[in-house]
Amino acid sequence: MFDKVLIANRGEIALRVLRACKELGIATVAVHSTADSEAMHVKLADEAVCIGPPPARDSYLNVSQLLAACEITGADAVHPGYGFLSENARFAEILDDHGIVFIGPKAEHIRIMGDKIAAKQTAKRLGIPVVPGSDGGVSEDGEALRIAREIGFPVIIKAAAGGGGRGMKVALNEDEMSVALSTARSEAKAAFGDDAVYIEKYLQKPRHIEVQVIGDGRGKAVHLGERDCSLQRRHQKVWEEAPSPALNASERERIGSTVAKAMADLGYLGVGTVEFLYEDGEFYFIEMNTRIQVEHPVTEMITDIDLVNEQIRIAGGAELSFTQDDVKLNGHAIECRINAENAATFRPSPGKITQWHVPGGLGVRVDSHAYQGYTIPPYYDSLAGKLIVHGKTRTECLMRLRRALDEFVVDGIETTLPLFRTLVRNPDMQDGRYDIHWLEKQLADGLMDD
Ligand code: MV4
Repeated sequence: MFDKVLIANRGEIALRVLRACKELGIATVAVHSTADSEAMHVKLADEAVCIGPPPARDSYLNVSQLLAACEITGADAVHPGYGFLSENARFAEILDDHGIVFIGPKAEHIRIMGDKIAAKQTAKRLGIPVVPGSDGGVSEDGEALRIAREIGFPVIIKAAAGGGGRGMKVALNEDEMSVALSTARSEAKAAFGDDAVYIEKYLQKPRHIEVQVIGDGRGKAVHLGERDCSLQRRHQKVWEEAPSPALNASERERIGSTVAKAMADLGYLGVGTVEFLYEDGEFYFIEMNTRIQVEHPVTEMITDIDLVNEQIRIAGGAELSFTQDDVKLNGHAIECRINAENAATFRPSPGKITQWHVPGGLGVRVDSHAYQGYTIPPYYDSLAGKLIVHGKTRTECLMRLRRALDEFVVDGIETTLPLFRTLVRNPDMQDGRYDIHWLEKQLADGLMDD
């Protein structure tokens, strides 16, 4: 196992990784920008190295600074967390060239999944159901039109280099095709320096369901059930839960075993998430994330498996500590992302936290780097913490969540807590009746007005 892990991230995930390292008896190195000198992970790590000024490109994304920090401290592995360099295949290779382990998948798998066309072709080859559409990129309007007619309108045009919702255009009919294609191409070129696009049938009211997997890189892989991340605004997840209220046990088993077998065949190493759109009882692959995700705790709560611990041990060459048969899905978990934002407008609200009182009690978990007196800097994402609640049933989980939300006190900054207090009392939410458009529609209809 590793002696010393450098945590190439900040905020709650840096703390989450630090906790896993401590429990494994591994020494920790925090790196931080000058804006994060007072951060919790910096205080708790065995060593800390300042790697640059506030802008991420000069600090958390600065590969030479990170290599220097590894060199100075003698770290033998790097945990990238999520965001920043976590899905950068080149970074994984550079670390490898320096004899430092990247705690994540093989670089080749990061690279494949980063190219959305290659990812989809790989998924299809591995027997994962995909959205009907072009087999690869489409370079000519005539070809695009032929495919669109074949699969039927509406269609969606996506950037190969995109993902997470960037660079997509919907065409409702033939007349909209040529404008949709050219805007998608020019936006993709401007945003990613690559104008390759592909076409899919546009699903109108899907849910976003993602399957958690973990592989040993040697042909063993296990799934840990799914998370329902349909509740989102502008491609930012707001509320995640496991299991999905929309699936029955046989659908869960079908998609889980399909994904586990595919990842075993791929020789996938470490944790990963295969994302699907789910509509009318069918799953359609859209993307794969090759990192630990923000919402991983809901899976941990229902499986009692420490995903970051497994991730670190597997990167160190260990076996999976469990088999598929050992995985028992237990009860229900919901995560609320507590952002430093206005709950109605989502305008960021960085600043000093003057009161921070977190809820407790059975089945309540708060993953946060915040504390009373901490100042949320304006340079990074606005995640101040995550409230994760577990219960034997979804109903119990909702009751506990309502109670925990009412206990949570944050002063000095605005947070999304008021949004969750509204959501947890909403009949559609209580019934699990929501798709990827539900929240935006409710907000437009005045959910958070006055
Ligand atoms: C789609 C889709 C409908 N049909 N693909 C957005 C993020 C990117 N990961 C894929 N996305 C979508 N792909 C087809 N064929 C609708 C979306 C989509 C979406 C997906 C997941 C979660 C939130 C979303 C919000 C808007 C659109």
